[in-house]
Amino acid sequence: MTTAPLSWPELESMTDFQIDTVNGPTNAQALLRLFGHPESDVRVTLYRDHHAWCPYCQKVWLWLEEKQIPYRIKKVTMFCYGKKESWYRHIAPSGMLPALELDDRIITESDDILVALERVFGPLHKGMADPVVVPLRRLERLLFRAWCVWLCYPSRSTREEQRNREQFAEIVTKIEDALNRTPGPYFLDDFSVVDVVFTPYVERMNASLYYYKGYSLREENPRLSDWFDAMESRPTYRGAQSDFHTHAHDLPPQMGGCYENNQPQMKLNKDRVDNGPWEGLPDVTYPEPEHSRAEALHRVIKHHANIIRVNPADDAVFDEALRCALTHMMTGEACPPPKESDAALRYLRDRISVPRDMSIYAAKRLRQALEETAALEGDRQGPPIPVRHRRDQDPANFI
Ligand SMILES: N[C@@H](CCC(=O)N[C@@H](CS)C(=O)NCC(=O)O)C(=O)O
Repeated sequence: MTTAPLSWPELESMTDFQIDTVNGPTNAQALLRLFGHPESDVRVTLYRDHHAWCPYCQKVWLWLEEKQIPYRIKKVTMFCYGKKESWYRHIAPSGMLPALELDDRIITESDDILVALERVFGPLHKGMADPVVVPLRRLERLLFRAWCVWLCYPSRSTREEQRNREQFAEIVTKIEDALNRTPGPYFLDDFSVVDVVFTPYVERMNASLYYYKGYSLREENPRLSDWFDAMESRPTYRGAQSDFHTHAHDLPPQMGGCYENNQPQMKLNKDRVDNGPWEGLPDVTYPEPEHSRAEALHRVIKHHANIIRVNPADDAVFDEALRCALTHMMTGEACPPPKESDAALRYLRDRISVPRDMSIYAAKRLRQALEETAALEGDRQGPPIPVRHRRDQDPANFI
């Protein structure tokens, strides 16, 4: 059975998805977070990147969300995807993110930001300088360095590749031991700043090693697997969580390159992350919320004019193709798109960014619908995702 594409008003009637960005659950779209407080309570402004790609911003973001500190958000462009806003140079002359304004004082460096926040609002279970926290923070940096050595430099031989993998695995064993020493799933006896410090890069390691090395951090390490599951039980993390596709393609320009090892498992993983099916990838394990399709539909409808404008295809052709994919996502019926619109549908499939655009399950649903609709027309791919920069994602094009 095939069907004709629904109109935009018909599609609009199929979603009642809404969130309260200010007082509701953690979300990447908010510019103000109050947690039920009056706006006059706000003492903090977080300057973070537009796309939620910056790991150091994610650390501060999670901390503020966990502590439910009322704050404003100002979004700034990263060098890799566009031009830095000139006003931000007055806040942070280096242009580096994150920065935080706390009672008229500007603080940069994510660790210094957390220390300053702790002084005013109290620690997140334990302080950054606590003797139980400091060695774990050091371990996080060791893991980070071993990951960079493995991922971000080309191996000159199979032996070197193997050695880099083993050195990374050695530090992972130390992480497993640390997690084993506590009764629960977290790094300390309760959720703490240590979990927040580990989150951004462990999430990026899970994605990038799966894609570039065929290594599944989350599946191969039982305590880390429990830790991920526990993190995903928290609405704060669910709102800030990214997916494999986003990180596989946001990391290369940020890290100065990510190198594939070309092993059979790596090739399978890469194909799966790029072409689907996205359901069942080990980037998320909590059950899919009922509203994921309605969320994806709501987000596309909200931004459809820009989405159509930036797509390389003709506007009228892509308008129809996009409605075909959304019709398919919502009804399950195949909806054949216009001739030769397959590459345009895959262009969008490749540029959904989590959590910037929508949550992880909504993105999986949308990617799947775009791919299945494109496949009805052909196997043409969109222009490749750049690896040295991501100016295809310049936020200036979306305003
Ligand atoms: N040590 C700093 C590192 C911050 C950092 O490296 N920020 C990167 C983004 S992840 C940045 O702002 N780079 C400039 C840019 O991309 O525009 C911190 O912990 O805050």
